[in-house]
This record gives sequence, C-alpha cells and structure tokens, in this order.
Amino acid sequence: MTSLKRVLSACLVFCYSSVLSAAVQITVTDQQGLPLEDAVVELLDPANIKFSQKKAEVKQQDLTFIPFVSAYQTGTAVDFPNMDKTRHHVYSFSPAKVFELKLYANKPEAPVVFDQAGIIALGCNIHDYMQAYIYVGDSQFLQVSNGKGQVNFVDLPDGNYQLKLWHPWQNADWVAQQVQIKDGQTHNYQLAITAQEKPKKPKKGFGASYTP
Ligand SMILES: [Cu+2]
Repeated sequence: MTSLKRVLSACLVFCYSSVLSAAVQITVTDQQGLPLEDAVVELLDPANIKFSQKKAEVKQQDLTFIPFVSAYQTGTAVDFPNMDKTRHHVYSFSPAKVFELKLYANKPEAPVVFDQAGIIALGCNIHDYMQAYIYVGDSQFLQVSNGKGQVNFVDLPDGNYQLKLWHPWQNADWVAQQVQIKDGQTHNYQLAITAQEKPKKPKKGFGASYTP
C-alpha cells in the first residue's frame, strides 16, 4: 500500500467512526441520588427504527427469573429455559402479552414472541414469589441499567429521540423527554426516579412463605 493510500484509508476510518460516534450516557438514580439498577431506558425515534433483536432468553434458575428486568424490541422471540430440577409454570396477565407456559422442565416447545410494546409482569403459578419484568419497546435502542445505574448507548444515528424511562418500583410514570442527536455529540444525563424500596430477590429455599 502506498503512503497516500494509507493516509486515505486512515482518514476513511476516522471519518466513518466520527459519523457513528453519537452517544448517550445516562446514570439513573433514586430520589436520594443512589444508583438505581434495573431501570429501562428507551431511545425512540420513529424515523430510526430498525429491527435488530431476534432472540432472547429469560431463564429460571434457583427459583428466580434471570434477568429480573429485561428489555426487548417488539417482535423479539423470548425463550424461557428452566434450569431447575423442579417444574415451573410461567405466565403473564399483562395486556401487552397474555400467555402461559404450562408446567415444564428444561425448555418449552416454542419461544414467546412479544409483538406489542408495553410492560409484561412475569409470574410462576407454582412459586408465587417468583417475579420478573419484560419491557417491550418499539425501538432497538433499549438498555437496562447496571449496578451503578448506568446505561450507555453508542453509534446512535442522528435524529429526534424520545427518551423514556421505567422502573418496576417507580411511584409514578416518568414523562418522556426529547433528545436531539446530531453531529456525533455525546450527551450525558443524570435522571432520577422516585422509587419504592425494592423487595429483596428471593433466595432458594424461601418457598411459598416469601412475601415481597
Ligand atoms: Cu416456578
């Protein structure tokens, strides 16, 4: 490769990465400013919707749903594998997806396709204390906050996004905000949710006596 070609290819890499480098970094806290895990952030721009998530998994292990909160794009097929020796009977009565997977071990025959945006509360008919949530959004830009309350979106196309926020223990719906992304800017936000104290996740052996 000639030196001119090297310079040109380096420029192309640089220019390309700068076009794709728009980012949104968010820290979610509770009302006391403490990091809040399990918050879902969605960045939704109808002009920038592209279906990207095809398959996902919410497993049952040690009588617990894992993950506790997950977020998928509409159209995603979710498997519910059972890693326990006992059988589970997973269900949802939530309007966005009503379903039940009757008593099963290992893996149900077919995944559940979540085709409508909304919040799905999961339960198990056998173990009342098992609970988990699936947030289904129309955007492919969906993340769940980690233990530090952080989410980090990278490579966002330019656009006008609605920034949506949800947490299972929030006291009230959060009002969506508008975020304009352009020219590869990085946006940093700290967002607070007024949330109830999160019930402790059940440990194996708590049995039916566990009350969240
Ligand atoms: Cu169960």
